[in-house]
Amino acid sequence: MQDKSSFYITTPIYYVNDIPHIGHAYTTVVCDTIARFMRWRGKEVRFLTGTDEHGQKVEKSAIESSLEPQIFTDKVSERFKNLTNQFNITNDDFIRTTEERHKKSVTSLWNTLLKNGNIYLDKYSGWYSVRDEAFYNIDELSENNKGEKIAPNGSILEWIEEPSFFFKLSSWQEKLLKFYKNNPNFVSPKSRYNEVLSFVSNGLEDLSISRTSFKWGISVPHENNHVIYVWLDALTNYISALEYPDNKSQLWKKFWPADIHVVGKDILRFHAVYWPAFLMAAQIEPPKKIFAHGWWTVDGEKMSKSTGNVVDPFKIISEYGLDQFKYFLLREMRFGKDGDFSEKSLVSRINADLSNDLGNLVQRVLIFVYKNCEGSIPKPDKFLKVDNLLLTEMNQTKDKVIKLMDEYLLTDSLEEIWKIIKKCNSYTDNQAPWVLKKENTSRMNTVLYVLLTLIKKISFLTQSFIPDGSHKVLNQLSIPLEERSHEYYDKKLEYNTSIPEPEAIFPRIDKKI
Ligand code: ME8
Repeated sequence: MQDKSSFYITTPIYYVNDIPHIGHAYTTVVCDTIARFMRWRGKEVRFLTGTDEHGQKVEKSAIESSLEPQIFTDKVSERFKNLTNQFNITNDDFIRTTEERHKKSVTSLWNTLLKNGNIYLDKYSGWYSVRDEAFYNIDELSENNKGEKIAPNGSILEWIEEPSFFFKLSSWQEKLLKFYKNNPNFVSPKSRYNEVLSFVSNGLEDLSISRTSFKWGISVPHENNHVIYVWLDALTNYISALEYPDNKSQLWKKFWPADIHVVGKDILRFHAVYWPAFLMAAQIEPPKKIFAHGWWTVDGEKMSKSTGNVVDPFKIISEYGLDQFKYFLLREMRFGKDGDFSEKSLVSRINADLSNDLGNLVQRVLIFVYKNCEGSIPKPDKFLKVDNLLLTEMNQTKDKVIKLMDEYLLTDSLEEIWKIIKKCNSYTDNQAPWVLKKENTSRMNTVLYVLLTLIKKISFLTQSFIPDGSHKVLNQLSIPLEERSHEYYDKKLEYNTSIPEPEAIFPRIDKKI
């Protein structure tokens, strides 16, 4: 990983007309976890999220709601702000594409692309999906059973014909291919990198970047009947939030290029092809990585409003808890692969991993210490080999997790942490402090001290994934708030420190599904 002390991470900006669902919650939670982990490591993090508020799709929704688009977007963007609040997301900024700061940046980027000879005026005729806000080539089309033209993802297409400005994407093909070759980690996972490579190798057509048949967008400078294509507008959010084009801005100097744009696989092409091409054309360095994660289905089905199976993240956290849902999201779907949500698998993850493994370890050790060591951390005697082995393994786990997180492998990191949690449970069973209590209290104290040390170290690692539960455990160990970052990982627990009466962290869910 780069040694650079700053770190910039972004979510996609979500279409404001939608209601936040499990997919939006997932991407935002992934970014939040990475941001928290990088802060924990001591980096200066900038974490951006926001809403995509222009374009034909949003204009249509505003008309359906009988509201002026600006009034409509002011109202509905609150739903996504609410997602960040209710999910305790640690974003540093929330950008809306209807804000002046954003419009200023988009206009400036347009002018630069124009000045550099990358934009020309022509006429567009072809197929367009309002749902995806995307143009499709003739070879990508098929028909549904109603005879409508559809895109590969099933969205319905309409024929449009209008004057349009074009971006000379075709002239960036070779430069993009060279860029991918020189930056083999630009797109993750590898399968997505190969997908991008093959798309670009097959040839690129110039891209229509303005529309004239509706009004809701940022006007093309000096061409008021054209609005800038919503994707050129939206992608620019990543730099408008850093005050582009003010290259003297501290934010810009510190945080661009972004370390990672996390996106769903549905919008990979926009981020891995169009975005670096726009940036290179404006002589701006492309981001370091695009991570395209997989897709959530629900009970094995595609999630859709018409099926009525859209998962409401607010309802889930009020019923099952925030950490519980976050853990499920990060653990159940391997980052980069597809995953399936069902209430049954959510409950079984909570019970098996959080209650049985982690909760049980913390609970039985803390209650035992509280009752048998006068409510304070016991003084250890000499460590035995078995103790040292487990403590060494714990430290190796920490090193592994840091390495995995440098590659954004969140699920693998959780798996590593859970391996050591299971070993701590076996150690507890084998050392049986409840037996030692009768036979050898000094050994009992040592075993408990080792276990408390392990629980502290585990909680240090779980903090970024399940912050609330981890902080509760660290409170129960009386670890001061300001001593929970990476550099205190090895600090020894002070014996005789009193601990509060333990409380349950992750209670079992006894719901039959
Ligand atoms: O595409 N599974 O916004 P959007 C996993 N405004 N992730 C999902 C998902 C699912 N079933 N459904 C949605 C846009 N997502 C543009 C982005 S960025 C410059 C502009 C997540 O509201 C996933 O991150 O349609 C996906 O890429 C994003 O929501 C799409 O959000």
